[in-house]
Amino acid sequence: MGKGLVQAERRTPRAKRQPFRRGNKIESALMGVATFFNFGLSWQSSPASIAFISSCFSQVPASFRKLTEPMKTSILPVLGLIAAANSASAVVLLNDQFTDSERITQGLPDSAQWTVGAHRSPSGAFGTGTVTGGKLVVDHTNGPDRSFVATWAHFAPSGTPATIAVGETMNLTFTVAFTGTGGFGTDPNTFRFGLFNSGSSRVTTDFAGDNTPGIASGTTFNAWRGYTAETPVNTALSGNSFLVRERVNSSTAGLFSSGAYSQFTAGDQATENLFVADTSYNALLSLTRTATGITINSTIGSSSTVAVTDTASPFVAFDTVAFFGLDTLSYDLTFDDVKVEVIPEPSGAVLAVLSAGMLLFRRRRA
Ligand SMILES: [Ca+2]
Ligand SMILES: [Ca+2]
Repeated sequence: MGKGLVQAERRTPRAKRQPFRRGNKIESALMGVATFFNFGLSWQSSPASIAFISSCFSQVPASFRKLTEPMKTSILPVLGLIAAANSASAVVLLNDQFTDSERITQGLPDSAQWTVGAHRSPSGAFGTGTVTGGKLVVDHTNGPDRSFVATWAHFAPSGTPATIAVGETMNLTFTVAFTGTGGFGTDPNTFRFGLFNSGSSRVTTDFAGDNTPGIASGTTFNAWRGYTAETPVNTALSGNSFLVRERVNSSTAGLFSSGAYSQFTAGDQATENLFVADTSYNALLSLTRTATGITINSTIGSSSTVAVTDTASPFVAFDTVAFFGLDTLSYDLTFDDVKVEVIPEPSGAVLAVLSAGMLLFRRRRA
């Protein structure tokens, strides 16, 4: 008798608590999504990520479905709405997939004019750029004369750079492969990629040489300001890790010359990158404007920088993307899917969708 009563008493409060705890979990999950969007702007709620989350739910054992099903039916539609709101509000400035097989036409956002510049004299071996197989291939194989080859494109009209507002993030994403026959070398900061403001000082003619406007000389790039990510390409190095820099100085030493840059002391990572030829690596340079500055982080392959925030006269306007390889890197540089976009902070619409999702769930629970 006593035993049966004890069991009934135990069951009753547990049965009452269950929906309440489950509801809390779902609301927490929805709040987590909202927090996630405030915190991690580089992650996008996309059809692919929704499909992934959906597949996770499908892996749940049948005995747990009763708990997870309400989460699934509440969260997935909300994520879908967020994805739609996000894709509608991100501003794509450049999305060059090189499907037109050329690098000359400025027809944004799908096609940019890519200009190539090199250090040595034209007779020495100017790094050339071609579009082959739907990718931009920059010749970087010409012996010592491949030194300091860079390529860049302007993604906003001269004099009207894209400005990142507080809460917004500008992302540069692309793929890079080191192709052909060559070697990686052991120099630090061998491969570099950056976002700049050209300050209306446009460079749209291929060039090479010390005495013409060059990567390593001249005044052409004096006005350019911005942020770069710079990575070694060989694990034989020590103490020269993947890092971010800021181009702060007028310099006659060229666009990517280290003398024009200051390095963020906390912005590097502990492990070196080791790349394999003919392998495509995804890369990201992400600039988020906060109330106090610009937070910079970068990834390439499986490596990431430690995010740093530039609070001293941060740059907030950009119109140019650029890539660069040091001379000891003797593979061709092959780029594809170069995209620059500005992602707003979670809009009122998105947050309203989340609130609606929570209200809907509460009503369903009631
Ligand atoms: Ca093109
Ligand atoms: Ca392509």
